[in-house]
Amino acid sequence: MRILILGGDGYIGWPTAMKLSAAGHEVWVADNYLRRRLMREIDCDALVPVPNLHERARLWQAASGHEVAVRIGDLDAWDFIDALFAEARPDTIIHYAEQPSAPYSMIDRRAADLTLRNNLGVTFNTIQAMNAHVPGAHLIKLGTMGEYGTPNIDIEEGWIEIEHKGRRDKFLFPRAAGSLYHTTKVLDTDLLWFYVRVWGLRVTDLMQGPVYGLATDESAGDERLLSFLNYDEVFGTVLNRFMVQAAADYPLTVYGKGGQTRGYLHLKDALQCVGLAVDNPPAEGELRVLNQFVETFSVNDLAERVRASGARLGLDVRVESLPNPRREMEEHYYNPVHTGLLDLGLKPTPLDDGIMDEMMSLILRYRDQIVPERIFRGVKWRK
Ligand code: USQ
Repeated sequence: MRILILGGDGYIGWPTAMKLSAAGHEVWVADNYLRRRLMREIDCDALVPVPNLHERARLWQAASGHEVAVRIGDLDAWDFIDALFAEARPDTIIHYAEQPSAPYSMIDRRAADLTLRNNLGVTFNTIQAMNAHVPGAHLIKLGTMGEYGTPNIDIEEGWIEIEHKGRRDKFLFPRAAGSLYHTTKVLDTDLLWFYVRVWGLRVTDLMQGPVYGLATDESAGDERLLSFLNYDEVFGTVLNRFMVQAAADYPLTVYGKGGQTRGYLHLKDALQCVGLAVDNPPAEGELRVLNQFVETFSVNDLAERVRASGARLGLDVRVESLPNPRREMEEHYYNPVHTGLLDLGLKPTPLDDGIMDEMMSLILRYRDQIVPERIFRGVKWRK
């Protein structure tokens, strides 16, 4: 299959490119280095150095014999994406090309504006380019579990049947996002659903929870193939951050009561899920929604696991409760359905001691690179 990965330089984008090319697919990646540019602007960096995308493709070809085609450009610019789709003519498109950080989207008006325009603009252009060049292709779009928020009822897998005044119909599950970034994902879903209805596109929308981890099967043997390990407040997800904080002897930054519960998954499982979506496309005219996570944890659960892993590796990990810079429920009900990917064959990787200690050991080897000033900046949701 010919697969075009939009946002192929990102935390999940590059590992996906290696995984799918190792599986025998012809893989193309496109990116404009937005994440790298924003990281430079706000003074943060990945813990392990990451070569540029052309260099990564050369390293991967030397290691595996598989070629990944690289195109650098802005997918929000119609001329670039139009030419890209005309050239690549993909069977499957994986769309990761968004500003991925909730805190970034809440920094100020400019950051919010960039997030809104980039995320919606790229999704809109992707739909248009797909319809113009490959209307029968399968679009896999990365959404987020954060689209649903934390309602006081079970979260269904995308859709809910509602009975109202004696009549029934099926609707998208109600959404209540917790940041502007998460709201752009809600708007993406609405755009996709509209064009699925009117143009009969074939779309999978993956509602993914926070991802942790760094090493994948394909990066084994060459650490230059590892993805971004961000530990700063803006681009780092919580478990990756806590592990780096533990390694730096920096108290774990639990926001508020720490009862905030989300559905988490290892980077390896994120790749497995996307691979399953590639291999099992929905019908034309279907918007399939899959809830993509493996286990739910509260922030306090994660802090305790990091403390325990640190203790096994000789670290004395301290945990601190900070006033929550975000606006979110700190104690709440959380029970999302997540059977769709298991039914497609997902073999979950549980967050056990082995996974924790392996990741902590990798981070400890790079502990000299940690810049503690980059860990916390306190981006507030409400000014
Ligand atoms: N948290 C802390 N301390 C920290 C960092 C985070 O207590 O130092 C808390 C947050 O307040 C939140 C939870 O941990 O309640 C998760 O935060 P996060 O930064 O790991 O995740 P989030 O901002 O929600 O965003 C991440 C990814 C985003 C993805 C989302 C999935 O950056 O791209 O969409 O996870 S989800 O959370 O399911 O919406």
